[in-house]
Amino acid sequence: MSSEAVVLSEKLGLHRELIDARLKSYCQLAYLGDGCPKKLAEALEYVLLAPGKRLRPILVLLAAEACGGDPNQALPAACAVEMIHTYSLVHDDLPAMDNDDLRRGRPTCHIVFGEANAILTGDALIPLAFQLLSSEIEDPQKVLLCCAELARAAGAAALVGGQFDDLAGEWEDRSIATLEKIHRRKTGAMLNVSLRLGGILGGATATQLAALKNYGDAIGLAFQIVDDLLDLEGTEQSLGKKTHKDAELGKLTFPGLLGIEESRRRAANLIQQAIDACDVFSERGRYLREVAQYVLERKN
Ligand code: GRG
Repeated sequence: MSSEAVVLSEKLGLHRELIDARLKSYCQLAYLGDGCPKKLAEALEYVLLAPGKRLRPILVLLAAEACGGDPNQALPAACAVEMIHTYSLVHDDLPAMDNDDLRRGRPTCHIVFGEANAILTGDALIPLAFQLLSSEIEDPQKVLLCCAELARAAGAAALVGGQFDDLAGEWEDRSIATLEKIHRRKTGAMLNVSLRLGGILGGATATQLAALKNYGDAIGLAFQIVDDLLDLEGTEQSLGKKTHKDAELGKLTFPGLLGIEESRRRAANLIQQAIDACDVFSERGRYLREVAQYVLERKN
């Protein structure tokens, strides 16, 4: 089959298989080391191989390809971002945070393994992500860049800071600017760093990295708007997690501030911006364009 004939769902399916096989290998005691308790390895496999969308690792591989690189070279980085994302979900589900018992269609980690073990499972994923980057990427310059970029995206001024402000619920004001500031950190930073690591490992030029940033900024906000809409309109069965959480917790949301129709319009405009940002990649940006469309139309 020619590469043109591979439709997006097949392409995503192939990338997903690559990612899942590699994630599985990183959960084995042989990789984790003799000192890792068997139960901890089990919990790591339970959370990492749960049926998530794998959007972030797929973006790593697609960004590397769009820049002319080999996706196989970017696989460790793809797994590293999925590990950080998964730790954030495990901790977000804890009783002290969102207190959820369903995630990716399964009982959450603390329900199955207990609260202390779930905290430790999330904890273990963070150094494991950096272990992968530092030991599985050959070029030391790229290792350094990838570690620094991922640490920043997962850190106090990005993922953790965004979650911190979101949980505190003490908004500067109830404006779109305030809401965007939270989500640029809580949701956008991890999507952006996925594209950036893919770009770095794919040998991106400065122009390509700038295009990936524009694409990431746009899909990051659109992803969150759609997430808010799905929380409002989706079902627990299709989403694999509880719905109507935002209203229950009194969260500031896009449909809450803008209404449903304006939120949809805004998401569609952002996706068009993301698609336009792919112009510099010509045909090699095809799958990034299709993923942008998927972010708008997704049902889970
Ligand atoms: C604990 C530091 C820390 C952060 C938690 C992940 C997160 C931040 C909060 C989860 C709540 C939420 C709805 C966040 C915004 C969007 C988001 C990150 C959704 C989950 O990502 P998906 O939909 O999940 O890509 P899958 O399971 O498909 O990987």
